[in-house]
Amino acid sequence: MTEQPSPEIHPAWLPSTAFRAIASRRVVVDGDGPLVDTVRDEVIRAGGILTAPGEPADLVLVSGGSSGSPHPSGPFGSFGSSGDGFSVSRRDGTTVVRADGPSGLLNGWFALARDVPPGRHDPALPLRVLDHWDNVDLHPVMGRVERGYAGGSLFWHDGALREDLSRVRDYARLLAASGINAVTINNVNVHATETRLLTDRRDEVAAIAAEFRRYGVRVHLSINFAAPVFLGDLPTADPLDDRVRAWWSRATARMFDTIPDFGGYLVKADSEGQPGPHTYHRTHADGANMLAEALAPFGAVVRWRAFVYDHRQDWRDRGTDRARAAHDHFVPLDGTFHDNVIVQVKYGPMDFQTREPISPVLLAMPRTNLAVELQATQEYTGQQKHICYLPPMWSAVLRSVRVRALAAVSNAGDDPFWTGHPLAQANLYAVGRLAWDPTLDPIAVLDEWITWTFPEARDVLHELMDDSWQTYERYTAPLGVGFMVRPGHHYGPDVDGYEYTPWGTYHFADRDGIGVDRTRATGTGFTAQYPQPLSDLYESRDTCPDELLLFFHHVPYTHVLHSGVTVIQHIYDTHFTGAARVAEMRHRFQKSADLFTPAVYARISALLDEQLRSAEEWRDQINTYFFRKSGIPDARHRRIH
Ligand code: GCW
Repeated sequence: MTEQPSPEIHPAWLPSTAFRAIASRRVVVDGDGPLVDTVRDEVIRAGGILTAPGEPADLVLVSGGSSGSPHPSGPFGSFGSSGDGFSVSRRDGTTVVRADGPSGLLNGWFALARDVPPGRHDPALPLRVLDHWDNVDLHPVMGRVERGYAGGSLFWHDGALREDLSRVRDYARLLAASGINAVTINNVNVHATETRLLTDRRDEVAAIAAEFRRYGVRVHLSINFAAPVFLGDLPTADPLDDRVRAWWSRATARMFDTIPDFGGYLVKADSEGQPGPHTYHRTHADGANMLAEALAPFGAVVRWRAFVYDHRQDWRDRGTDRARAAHDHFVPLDGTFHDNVIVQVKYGPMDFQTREPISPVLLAMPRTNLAVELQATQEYTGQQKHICYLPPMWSAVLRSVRVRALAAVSNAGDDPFWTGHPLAQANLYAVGRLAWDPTLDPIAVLDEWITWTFPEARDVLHELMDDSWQTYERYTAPLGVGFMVRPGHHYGPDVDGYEYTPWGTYHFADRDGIGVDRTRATGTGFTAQYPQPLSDLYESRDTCPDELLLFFHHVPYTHVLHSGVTVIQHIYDTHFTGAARVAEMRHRFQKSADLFTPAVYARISALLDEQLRSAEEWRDQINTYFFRKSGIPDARHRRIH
């Protein structure tokens, strides 16, 4: 099948006006190397006049450091590259950006469009990566992009590398402008075809890497732990077997022959059916360290995911608690991982829910490099049909952990708006900004995105987006209990959809109450995985925050929350107000047609219709379910079906 010509692609946060302050200005770009050339191209594209060093200029961009060895080194290998920082000063009408290296120069350039203040600017985290869950082949269940809500893959189409990779280049530019410096190009569930990206299909990885390289974004690959067996080369994938170790060293060396600045591997092992070291009675550290050794000569890293749990649990077994699994598996291994291993941990102990406590693993491995994993793709948060601006949730997590890297599952695809819902671009933009500076106010980040993307619509977009995550939470699963989504695709309500399945995601609602008892005193003991004071805070119903109550406790419907209302009344109230808020959002948006292009207006309008339909469906199913279970009527006599 031939590729269709692309419809007009939305410029997202890099409209042609982004650098209008540079137009007709004299600009000196001092330095060498490909990234410095990219900055020169940017200056020309912005209408600036390139001027020789020493000549009078309005803007001087100086790249320090070397032109960039392909394998920059650092204490933890080269995740990210050093040289990302820069400083800005202004004197006598000239702005000077002095960078630590070429990547810092590019960062400084993009920061100018944001009107960056004078002073020093360094990223908080050296590795700021987007993980794509893209499949090369169309997967029979998961499609082109697993949990993808923005069309097909930017990289592959119908089993082959796209002929035209110009969108990849534009994507790289957008990512660089937001602060991202790495991208994993394929799904962590590595199927047959994708296993070969490491071997005979690595030219495709190289072609993609060439586009990203222009903007200083390094490419990583998800690998199949059993590749040596799967590809028919060896009878075992045991990480302590010398033949296996030699196999990975060779495959890795070939990868670096092809892509000298290749970033490293991402591994989902012994999780949801993916192969891993447990098959050979080896630990996650054995597996990760083997790959780390193959990557170390090249200054690259392996990210090893901590998302490991029993997905074949018996719902009758109340002793097994999925929330405990990552900590049980990984914390005993603290201090045994090599320096170029990063253990990548989902922000919560379950699975990217709208509300979860922070994963205790992120607080418990002081001798291990950790990455926190966020989900920009809105699997459980409205699938890019609902407006749900996630950074208020992310920033709370980022402020309470010390990690070396931030990874987010990308929400971008070949959709003309990049993210399906045009407003979901804000989540993508914010990943890079928060990885650069986790202390940024998430609403200020949103404001930046609006300023660049929809400057005319500032007021209406703040009204629609600022509290959209809390709104989504109100009309979906209550008080941190999670899930209640339709099994499989995870869109829309199904309160008992997962209740009697092997997935370990239960709410335990009965006629008297609801919630999961994860206390030390009477429950699964999960609260013991937290350090103090969190451990005691969550252990007691009296101190557990309302929004997490049902994550930690099984309580009667009549339990009174800190807010003063009962659990059942809270469920009714939030579901009525949540859906009503969506109706208000839709109404507000409908009055704003003149602030958007017809294409943007039409797309957002249609999606708000669906969001309202879905919010009302959630409201009615949840309210009816709990009314039937509890028999307790709404104190305010609203309609429950
Ligand atoms: O939430 C689950 C998703 C899977 C995903 C898995 C993971 C890529 O439903 O689609 O697989 O998490 O994070 O590995």
